[in-house]
Amino acid sequence: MTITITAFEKSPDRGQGLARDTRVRWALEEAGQPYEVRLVSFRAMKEPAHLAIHPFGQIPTYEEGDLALFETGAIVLHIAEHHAGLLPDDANARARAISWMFAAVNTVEPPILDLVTAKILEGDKPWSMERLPLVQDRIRHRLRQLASRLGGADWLDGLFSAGDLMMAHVLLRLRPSGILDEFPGLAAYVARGEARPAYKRAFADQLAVNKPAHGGR
Ligand SMILES: N[C@@H](CCC(=O)N[C@@H](CS)C(=O)NCC(=O)O)C(=O)O
Repeated sequence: MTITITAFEKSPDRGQGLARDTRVRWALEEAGQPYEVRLVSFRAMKEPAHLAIHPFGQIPTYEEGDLALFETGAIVLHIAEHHAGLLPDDANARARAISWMFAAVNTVEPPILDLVTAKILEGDKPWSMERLPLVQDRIRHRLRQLASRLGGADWLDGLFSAGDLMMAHVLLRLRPSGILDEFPGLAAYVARGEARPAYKRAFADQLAVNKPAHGGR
């Protein structure tokens, strides 16, 4: 059955891999599953056809036969549950890997998103400069905890899993802020994720869509 995902027709990051379709592409590459991509404009994302698949008018989505999914955590979990390579066989190890997936989107990503909100959406507010250090420190607090748990290990719990895939991609979105580099252990963790052949293929594919036209934009 053909798998079709959606992605930005033109990603605001111009192909740095920060848009969340990269997570789904990465999971599909790890699982060795071919897929098609339907590119959508910001306008099309808010129209009924897309809202029928994604109630919040966002990307990415995932369609396979009768199944339509949204939310990257759910999509990556679906892929990981149906194909080898992203979740351990042992039931307890599997449950722990899924905990890391939730931790990525529910505990680590929210303060990182706050930074985007503080800088971009609220950047012109008079209190914005005062708020920014608070938001940045909340991220640092989480990263300190995460770095302490990771310690000197390559991955969060044994072998690479969907938990690492989600966490590495969540952290990667922090790179432009410079905060990731304050945590060399986590920066190296993200780099290990990016060095995986599956990530490289996913990255190259999203870049091919978003590469600035010849001569730059
Ligand atoms: N929690 C959602 C977030 C999805 C999301 O925020 N997608 C962004 C792109 S990375 C988007 O579509 N932004 C455009 C918008 O919200 O209008 C997930 O993990 O799938």
